[in-house]
Amino acid sequence: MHALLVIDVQNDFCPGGALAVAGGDEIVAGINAFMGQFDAVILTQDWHPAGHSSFASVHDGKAPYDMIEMPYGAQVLWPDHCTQGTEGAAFHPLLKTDCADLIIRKGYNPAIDSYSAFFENDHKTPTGLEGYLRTRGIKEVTLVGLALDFCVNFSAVDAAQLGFKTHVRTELCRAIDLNGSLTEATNAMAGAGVAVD
Ligand code: VGL
Ligand code: ZN
Repeated sequence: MHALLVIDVQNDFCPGGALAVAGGDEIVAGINAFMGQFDAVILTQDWHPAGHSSFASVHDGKAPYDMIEMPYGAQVLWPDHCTQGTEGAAFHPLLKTDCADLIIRKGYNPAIDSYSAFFENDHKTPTGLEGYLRTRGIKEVTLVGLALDFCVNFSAVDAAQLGFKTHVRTELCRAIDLNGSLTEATNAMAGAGVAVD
């Protein structure tokens, strides 16, 4: 059983959004067309409460893309994005959501960011996705979506480390590329045994 994980194809990560990834909307049609090849389609949705600790706006004297030290490690501060229930948090209007078996939300804990679809950024608190995949007999996952160097990367590395055969289709991803994050992500995925093509 092979699942497609569609990571965070949401308005705020597309042009015009609060944390726009260049070309983020260009991948939507290709992802829609790809869905039919899988036994299961799972969508993730970045889903932060207002005032989330990853938002620069809640840290005095900090600006978006500054770094801070959180109890769980280093954290990039982001513009306010994907606030629960807002238009920015909604999926891109052309993304085919009807055929999704599961929509998993992440980043809802106010004190911890969650790039990965499997664990929050403490690398300990599970989202439940691992159990869902295992109980459905899914052994292989392919990841696409936004952003390649953050949520796709962290999700793919966790999937591979959990023992799923893991692929990333980069032509159906777009990256933020912040201070070398894309090179770092590419190395991390290769190191974890993710097949990147
Ligand atoms: C993401 C930064 C903050 C992502 C989510 O989906 O890659 N990046 N929140
Ligand atoms: Zn986020």
